[in-house]
Amino acid sequence: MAQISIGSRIRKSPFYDSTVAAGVSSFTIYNNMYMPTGYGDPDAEYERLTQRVALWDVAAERQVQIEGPDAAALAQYVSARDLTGLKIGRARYAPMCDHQGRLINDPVILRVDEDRYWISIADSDMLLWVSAIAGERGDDVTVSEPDVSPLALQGPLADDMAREIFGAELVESLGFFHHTPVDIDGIPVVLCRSGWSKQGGFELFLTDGTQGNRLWDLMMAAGDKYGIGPGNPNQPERLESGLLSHRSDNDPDTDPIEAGLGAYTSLDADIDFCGRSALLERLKRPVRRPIVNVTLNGNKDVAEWCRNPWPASIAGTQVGMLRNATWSKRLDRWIGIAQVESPHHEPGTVLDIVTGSGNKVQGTVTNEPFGAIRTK
Ligand code: THG
Repeated sequence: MAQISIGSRIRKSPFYDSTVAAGVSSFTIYNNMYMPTGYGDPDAEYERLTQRVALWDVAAERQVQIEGPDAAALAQYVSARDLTGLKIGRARYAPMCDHQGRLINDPVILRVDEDRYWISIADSDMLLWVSAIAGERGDDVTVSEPDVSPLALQGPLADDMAREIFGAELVESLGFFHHTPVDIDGIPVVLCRSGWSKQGGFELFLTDGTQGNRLWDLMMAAGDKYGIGPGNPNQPERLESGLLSHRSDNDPDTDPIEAGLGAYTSLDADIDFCGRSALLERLKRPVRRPIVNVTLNGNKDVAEWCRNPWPASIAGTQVGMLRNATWSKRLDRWIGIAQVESPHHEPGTVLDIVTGSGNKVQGTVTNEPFGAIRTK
């Protein structure tokens, strides 16, 4: 099997050495940085995340910082979600669109100060995008990538562990998507109740990259009695939980409504944002190519992973692509996510799918969520 080369061109996370010491077995490349995708035992990693607590190096979720008198105006213009009323110490999940209304990123946006925002991005070049938009608009802002690296603590025991480290009072007062600066043994961190799983937990935005391995070690030591171990954004859990993996679940010509982010797209609000008029035009016609959940008819032995999107057809005509698949331990079945042309997104539609290894399987569209429940 081919391997990804480790070299100088791709950036290392501040937690990189720790992940190597912890036995990382695979990386992906995300925002021009190596990001761990496994530690060699997927079943144990899933169990740790859903039963106990896991520590994830997600430093590759880089921050695009907007700072200056026009920060709020620019943050709103690049976000398809209404940011009105976003207070310091709060965050919102917000799709970003291009001028054609296509989804180009789905970050978490944190307001860290009066005139300072962090756009915590998924994998696409938003530093270039936001800088260019700011320049064209003539905004009085500085757009930069600060020394900020998220480390996620996810799992049902994350809350107990955080109480012990940060104090019960602070942790109890920290609502979902609330954040506050804290200090752990002299290491500066912004603690946020967030993360790319529905198992509950936190993200620690480290603001001094020289302290990455020390922070990792401190968390591992504090979590020992909770059964902590290394983890990473977890494909089975996130498919069960219905969290979008932008660019993996959708092709480049997908709008946020098709991507299932309608609830976070503020077309009715009295705000302007990039892509708004294009989206309003698009929505005059029926939805074109929505993303849907699919159950696949195969057992664990045949439940292969999507290295590439798999064609999905009805009566010999291709109607879409099955883009991700996983064996769900929780549901004891093979599940996936597909992007299909309407009206083939209707629940109950049966798709003929050819897998990467040439296996012919059937997938049934379902509008049932696959159902992992947030515990906190
Ligand atoms: N944390 C941080 N940055 C990120 C991610 C993250 N950047 C990239 C990527 N993840 C962006 N994608 C998502 C997708 C979903 C959520 C967060 C980031 C998420 N969704 C919740 C849900 O769907 O239930 C809550 C949405 C809400 O209610 O506002 O959390 O994970 N730092």
